[in-house]
Amino acid sequence: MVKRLLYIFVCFWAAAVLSGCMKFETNIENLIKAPRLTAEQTDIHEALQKAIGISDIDFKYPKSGKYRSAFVMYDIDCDDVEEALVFYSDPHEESDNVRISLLDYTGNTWRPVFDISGPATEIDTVEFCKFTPDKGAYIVIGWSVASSRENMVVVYSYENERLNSVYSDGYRVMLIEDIDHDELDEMILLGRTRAVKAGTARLVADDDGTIKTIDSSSVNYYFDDYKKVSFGRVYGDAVGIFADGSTDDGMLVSDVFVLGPDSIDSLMVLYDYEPLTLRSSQYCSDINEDGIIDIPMQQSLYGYEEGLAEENVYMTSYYNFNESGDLIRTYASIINEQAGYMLKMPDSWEEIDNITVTKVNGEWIYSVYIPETDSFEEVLRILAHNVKDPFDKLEYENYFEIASRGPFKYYAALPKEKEADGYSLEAEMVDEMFNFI
Ligand SMILES: [Ca+2]
Ligand SMILES: [Ca+2]
Ligand SMILES: [Ca+2]
Repeated sequence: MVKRLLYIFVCFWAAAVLSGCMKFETNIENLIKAPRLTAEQTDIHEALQKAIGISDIDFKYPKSGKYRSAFVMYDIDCDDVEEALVFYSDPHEESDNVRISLLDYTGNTWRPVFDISGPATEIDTVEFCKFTPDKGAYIVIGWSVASSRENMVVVYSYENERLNSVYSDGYRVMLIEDIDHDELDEMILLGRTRAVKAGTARLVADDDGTIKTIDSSSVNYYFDDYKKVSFGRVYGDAVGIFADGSTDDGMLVSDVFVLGPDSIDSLMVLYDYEPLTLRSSQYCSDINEDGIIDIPMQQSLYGYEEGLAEENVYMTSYYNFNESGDLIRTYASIINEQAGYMLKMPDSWEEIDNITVTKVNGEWIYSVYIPETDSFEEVLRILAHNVKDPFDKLEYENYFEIASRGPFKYYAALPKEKEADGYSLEAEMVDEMFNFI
């Protein structure tokens, strides 16, 4: 490692000397972070240097998103020639805040057009947005604010050779989508406010030439932080935002916001944010591959304690909202996290809330409760066997192998006498039900 660092250091030093730049950079981290400039970047750098009159600017790199360079090229004013944005800070200035310089390419040379200071010392992300039909792109910069859990987004317009801040707000998660397919972008911000524990979800778009918050909705108040946020179909043609968050005590919870051209509405609020979606694992995803994103929920199996406890076994179900805001179950499974598999409940089983699991010597025995006889009837057992451990072939005579992964072989067994009417399984069905997690 030391050798490699030294090599990078020497290369950089040599490059600095050869380019006539004699400033001796001693911060190894900066050396590694700073890639060598391309010829175009060098031209831009030189033009910028000349304009601001200093030679030792520090480049700033956006931390996330598509544009992670201190030099971002984009045709902002739609004249078919790319402008350059340079992010830097001036070591001679009191403020460490990042400055943005916009340079235009005219007559084969780079010309600094406008230079503006940002509100923070780091950039989270950079995006370009088409908010209005008659103007060029807006520059969207997410600023990382060191003293705050929230980032700050600032939208800049570029008009008459000036960058103007036209909108700003706090956010934790920012998404830019054309939600209504009119070829203009909308921005969705998810965040927290200091005033209330719950966050807000906001829809930001152009309203007659002004970029503004069109609508907002509160966020499920069980949220402490966001874990995964995605845009997708909610039902029919309706689209929305699926947000998975973590709670204070590390559980997962979800909220779903249905989006219209002028509206953002939490659907979980219809359930008064009941802890319906509180669970130990699983994110929103299109688990049954029908194009609509499914929301996971967990309920204790029959005979287990209610709520979340370590020894509990759950039915992990996935739900969709319909147009009236009702939740419809689209998929149900039992997850054995320790053994690393998920067992999908077959569609042929009419009632699945009467399925339960008994754990016997590391084996999971799946049974169905039959109310008429007030008894449990076994339907399937699954054994995850580590091949390093002894295996008594006689004891497991009627077991058949269904899968293997790493040192584990997975065996299933079906009861010889099938007592549970409507719940009997065949080996091929077990194969379809079994999935690794
Ligand atoms: Ca241009
Ligand atoms: Ca749109
Ligand atoms: Ca789905």
